[in-house]
Amino acid sequence: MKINPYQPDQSGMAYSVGTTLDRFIKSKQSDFPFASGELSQLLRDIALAAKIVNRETNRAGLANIGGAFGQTNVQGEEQQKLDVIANIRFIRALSKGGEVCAIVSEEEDAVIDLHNTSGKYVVAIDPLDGSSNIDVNISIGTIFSIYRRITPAGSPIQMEDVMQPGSKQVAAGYVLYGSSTMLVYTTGFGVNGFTYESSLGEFFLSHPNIQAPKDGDIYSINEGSEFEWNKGVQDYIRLCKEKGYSARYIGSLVADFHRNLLKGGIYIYPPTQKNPNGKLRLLYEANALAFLAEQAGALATDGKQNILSILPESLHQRTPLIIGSEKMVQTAMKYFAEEKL
Ligand code: P6P
Repeated sequence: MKINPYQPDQSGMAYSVGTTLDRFIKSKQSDFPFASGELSQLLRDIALAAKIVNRETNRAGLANIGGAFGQTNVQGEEQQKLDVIANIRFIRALSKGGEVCAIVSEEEDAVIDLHNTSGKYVVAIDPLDGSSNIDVNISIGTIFSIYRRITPAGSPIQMEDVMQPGSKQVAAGYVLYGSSTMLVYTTGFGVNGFTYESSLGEFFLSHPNIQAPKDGDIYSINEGSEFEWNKGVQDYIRLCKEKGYSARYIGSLVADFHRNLLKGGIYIYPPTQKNPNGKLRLLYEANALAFLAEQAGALATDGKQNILSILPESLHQRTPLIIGSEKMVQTAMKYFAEEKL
C-alpha cells in the first residue's frame, strides 16, 4: 500500500484559512507569562455570547425583537430590545464563565459585582453599539475591554478595579454583526480578525495580524453637526474635502472603525452642543478601539491626549474621539492643537 507522507501547505494559507478561534487562542496562550488559561477562557466566553447575539440579531426582524424596548438606559437613550438581550447574554456568559469579578456595561447604571472574588478580570462592555440601526438592517457591534483587577483576589471589588486607564487593558475587541459577523481582538500582541461560519458555529481566522494603512482617504464624521464644530475640526474637514477624500459615516462606530482599520481612514466624534465632551464613552467604547488601533499601527486621541492615557473619573464618562490611520490623525491633531478641541 502506497502511503503519501502528509506535506503541510507551505504557503501558510492553511494556517490562516482553517484556524478556529479556539485553536488560535490556545496557540497564543504562551504569549502570557504565567498564563494559566483564565484569559483564554474569558475570550471563549465572549465568543460564545457573540454567537448567541449574532443569532438574535439575524432573526430580529422575524422574531419581533427588533424595535424599542420601551425603557431608556443610563445614557438616556431609548433601549432597543436587542440592546437588552445582548446585555443579558454577555453578562450571563461572563458570569457563568467564572473568570470575571465585575462588569461595566453601557446598559447598567452601576458596576455589576458578580461576587466572584476569585475572578481575576474586569470587563467593560457596550453590548450592542449602534442599536438604533437595528430596524434598518445596518451593521451593529459589541465593544469590550478586559482588565486585570487591581485589588487582592478574595477581597470585594473596589471602584479602582473598574476605573483604570485604557493603557491597563490586557485585551480588547469588537464583534461586528454585518454582512458577515466578525470578532476582532487584541491581547497586546497584534490584532487578529475572525469570521463566523454559522453552519459550523465557529469563528475562523480570516484577517491575521491586521495592520492599519498609515494613511487614507476616508473620513467619518456626522456632517449634520458641522455648525457645532470648533474651528479646528471645521478646518480639518475642509482639508479632507479639498483633498477629495470620501465621506463614509454609517452611524455605527464599530462598522466605521472596522472599515477605516482595513482600508485606511479617520473617524471623528468631536464635542458638539448636545455632547460637549463628545458622545462616545471612554470605558467601553473609546478605550477598546484605541487599544486595537495602536496595536494595528494606528492612533486614537481625544484631540489633546492619547485616549489610553485618560484617567477615568466616572463610569459612563464621554470623550471626544479621533481615531484611525496614523498620518490622518497626526494631521488632524495639528489643526486641533491650534485651539482647545
Ligand atoms: P450620531 C451609535 O449611537 C454611536 O454610539 C456610534 O456607534 C456612532 O458612531 C455614533 O453614536 C453616531 O452618533 O450623533 O452621529 O448619530
